[in-house]
Amino acid sequence: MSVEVLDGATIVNFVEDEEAFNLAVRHRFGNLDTNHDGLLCYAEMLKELQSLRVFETHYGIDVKLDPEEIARVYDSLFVQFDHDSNGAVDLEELKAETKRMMLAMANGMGFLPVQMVLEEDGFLKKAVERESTKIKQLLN
Ligand SMILES: [Ca+2]
Ligand SMILES: [Ca+2]
Repeated sequence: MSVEVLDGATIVNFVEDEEAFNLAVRHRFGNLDTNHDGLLCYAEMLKELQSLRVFETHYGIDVKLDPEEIARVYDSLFVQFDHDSNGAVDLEELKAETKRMMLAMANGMGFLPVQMVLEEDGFLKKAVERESTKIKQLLN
C-alpha cells in the first residue's frame, strides 16, 4: 500500500493507452487465474472484487456488515463482470469491466486531485506510475 495523489485525467489517460492498459489487465488476469485455465471463477475473482474496496467508507468509519450482505454484494459484482453469464470471467470481460469501472471512477473524481491509499500492483497504482514516467520523460 502507498499513498498517491491522482485525478480523473490520470485514470482516463491510462485506460485509453491501449498498450499499457492491456498489459496491466493481462498481468492482473495472470495473477488471479491461479489454476491457469484462462478463466476466472468466483473464488479467483474474489481477490479482485475485494481490491475494489466497495466497503471502505470515505470517512474512515468502519461499518459493520454481516457476512451475508457482503457475499451478496460480491455476487452482484461478479455478475457485473461476467457479461455472458457463463459463470466465469475471461480476459475480455475483465478488461471491459475494469475499463468501465475506472472510467466511472474518473468521472466521479473530476479534475480535482485526490489522495488515495493504493494497493501495490493495482490498476490505479499503475495509472499513477504511468503518469509519473511520462512526466519524467517530458522533463528530460
Ligand atoms: Ca482459473
Ligand atoms: Ca463470462
